[in-house]
Amino acid sequence: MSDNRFTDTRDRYPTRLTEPSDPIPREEPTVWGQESAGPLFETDLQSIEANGYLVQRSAVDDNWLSTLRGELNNIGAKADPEDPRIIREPGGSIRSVFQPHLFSDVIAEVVTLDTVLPVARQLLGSDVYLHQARINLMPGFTGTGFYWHSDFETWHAEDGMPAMRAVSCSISLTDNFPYNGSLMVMPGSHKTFYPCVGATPRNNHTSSLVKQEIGVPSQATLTEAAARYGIDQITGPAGTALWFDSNVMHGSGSNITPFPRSNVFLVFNSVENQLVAPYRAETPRPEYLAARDSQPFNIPSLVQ
Ligand code: 6CS
Ligand code: FE
Repeated sequence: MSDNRFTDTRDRYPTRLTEPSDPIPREEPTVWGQESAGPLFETDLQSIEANGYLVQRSAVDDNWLSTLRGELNNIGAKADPEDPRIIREPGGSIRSVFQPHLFSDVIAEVVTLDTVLPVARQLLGSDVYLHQARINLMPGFTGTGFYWHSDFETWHAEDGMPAMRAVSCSISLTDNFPYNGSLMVMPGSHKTFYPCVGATPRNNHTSSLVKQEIGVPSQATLTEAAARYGIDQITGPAGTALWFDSNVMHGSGSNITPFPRSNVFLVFNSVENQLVAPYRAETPRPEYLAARDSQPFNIPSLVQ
């Protein structure tokens, strides 16, 4: 991985602009490792390279699922109302909990499962660390969605992530139906960077985590992208892992069904893609949203 185009920290993906700007073709690969380097097969690697996402059933088993659901309830019950890592819906219910692995050793252990860490390393072709971890909770009836966005757009602009060499693993703790706010993805959109209009306000994260308004493409851009790529809806039973590229366009609707939707969401970044100063924000976001220490906690297999 000595190709220095990809360790270059220049701003190759300008965003948060004053005027609309053309889409930028992606330079980096999506898959950095080989079949021989990990658990995924060549067909899986080709699928995530082409679509920007990959669904793996039974990434965690039923025992794990019930333990994890218990941990979720504990975190909710013990939540300190002043803790900035706990993001609430306007109505008061918990929407996200950041750094759940620091609230719960069981959640920390999920990172090290054979269905998780080796996959992240294989996809990114290097050692990895946790850039961000969160639990997302979408309760029945009141859970609200996430508007269309590319995660990389935010991580580049607000966190100083230089290259598209990060991948998210979302492990569902509940069944995902087409109708309970399951994720929508534009397959193939990860190969294009869509610059967004609008400067980053100071402390944007205090509102963006409830409702993202900056760093989202215009309706015209989304109309074009949806016509080009189509939209896949990701469904599957609890325990399914969804791997998705940092730059794939995705979002979710609200959940007005009685069926809650929750997931553990782990973002792995390559150790060769360490954060620099934010490209389009005055100050970096807090550590709980974007780890600047690439060895943020002591899981030996993560820090070798
Ligand atoms: O802020 C973040 O890191 C993540 N959350 C949102 C709502 N958008 C960008 C990114 O996915
Ligand atoms: Fe996202």
